[in-house]
Amino acid sequence: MSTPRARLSRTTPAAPVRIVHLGLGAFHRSHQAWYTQHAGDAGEWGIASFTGRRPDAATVLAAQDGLFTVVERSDAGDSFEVVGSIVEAVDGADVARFVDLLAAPSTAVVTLTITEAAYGLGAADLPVLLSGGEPTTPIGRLVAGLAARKNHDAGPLAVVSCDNLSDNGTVARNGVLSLAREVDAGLAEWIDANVSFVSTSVDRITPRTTPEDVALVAESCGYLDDAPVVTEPFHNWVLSGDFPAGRPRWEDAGAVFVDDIEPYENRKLWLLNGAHSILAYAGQLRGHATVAEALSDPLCRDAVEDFWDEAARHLPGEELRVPEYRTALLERFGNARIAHHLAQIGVDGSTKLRMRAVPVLRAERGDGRTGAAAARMIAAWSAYVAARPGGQDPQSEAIADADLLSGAARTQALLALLDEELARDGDVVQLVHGLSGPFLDGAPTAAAAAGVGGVRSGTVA
Ligand code: CS2
Repeated sequence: MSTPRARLSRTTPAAPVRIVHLGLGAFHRSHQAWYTQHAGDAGEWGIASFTGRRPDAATVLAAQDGLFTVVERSDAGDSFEVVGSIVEAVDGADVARFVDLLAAPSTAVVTLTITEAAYGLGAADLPVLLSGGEPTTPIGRLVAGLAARKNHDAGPLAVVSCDNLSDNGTVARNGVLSLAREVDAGLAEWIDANVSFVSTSVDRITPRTTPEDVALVAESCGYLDDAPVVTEPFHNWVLSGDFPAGRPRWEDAGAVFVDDIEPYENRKLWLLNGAHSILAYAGQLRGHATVAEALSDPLCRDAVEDFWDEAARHLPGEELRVPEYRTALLERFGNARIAHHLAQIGVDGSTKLRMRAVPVLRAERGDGRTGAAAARMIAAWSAYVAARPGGQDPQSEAIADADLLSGAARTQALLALLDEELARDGDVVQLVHGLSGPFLDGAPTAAAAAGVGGVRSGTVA
């Protein structure tokens, strides 16, 4: 088929903006936007979605009226659906628009996909918030928006974190309140009384969009879409908290509302995300590029299964259906038609491992066992940051400093970035240190094959 000329455009009226989103990326589109499209009352709920650091995604999406194609990819094939719930796609730097929307009583929900690392960065915006300037961090922008909402007496609303953090509603609340307190005590009080911070566990594997995905949609659908998103058929959303100004009927699309989210959160963070991190670090060191490739390597697969055995001991309750969840994960990870790149998962390791490895390691040790499988995840990360210095991480400077050390002292310094108490435990340091050696020893040729920078053999004594 020749390349179509018609770009996606809206033929029916867009829903009014009642949700504002921060973090317009592929996952937001395959998840929250998809759920909103599938809510029974979708016609009443439009999303204004703001990008993070760069305007690009907003520019592309705005040129096609916010519409984009969700390509659901299974072993059996692809299915295509145009999603129209994003009715406004905006450059995150347009803080004035963001603030206006938060000050509107019609806005009922703010959703966030700002990355795990961003929740702790709001303090950088204190000077501009105090001087009336424009904040640059997501938490800073949220505080500015909530201040406007208070000033306009626009009423309560819900902030819904959709990042892979345990108790993400509380993390969001703490980040917002601690910054707001510094700006204006009255604002912090208002937020405390009027803003509900909802915790959620989100799940849908969504790799970054590639030029091939764009070409596929043009060929298969007969229109031009520069912002399609390829995702798996599986999707899951568990939410806990109040929506004082209402919300879409996301349950129509399968979302589940619970009183106690922690068990679901732990299941997702440990079993799915934990396995992802093992595969990302061990897999790349062994020369693999994607999740499906790494999973087919028995060494990586065993490391995952061992970690799951440890984690499963701390996931009580029949309703969690851990054995079935594990079987489903193997199938999802094995979906070789979804090229989920390990390099994408490997970023921000110091933040991710705090949620993915540390709780299982602590729980295992608390029960008198070693926690060796959780420790192996940390060991793989430690070997990986040695093999690929300068990678993206909120603690990249501290990682570089740790790298100046050698032997167990280096391991200890890295461990301290994840959990200071564990780093003070000599047994844990030795355990992690001993487990990282094999990754480094085995790494050079495999790493070279993967294009990973040279492994510095001097880093482990
Ligand atoms: C991944 C997640 O990049 C990562 O850290 O583990 O993005 C994962 O793909 C999603 O949480 C799946 O729902």
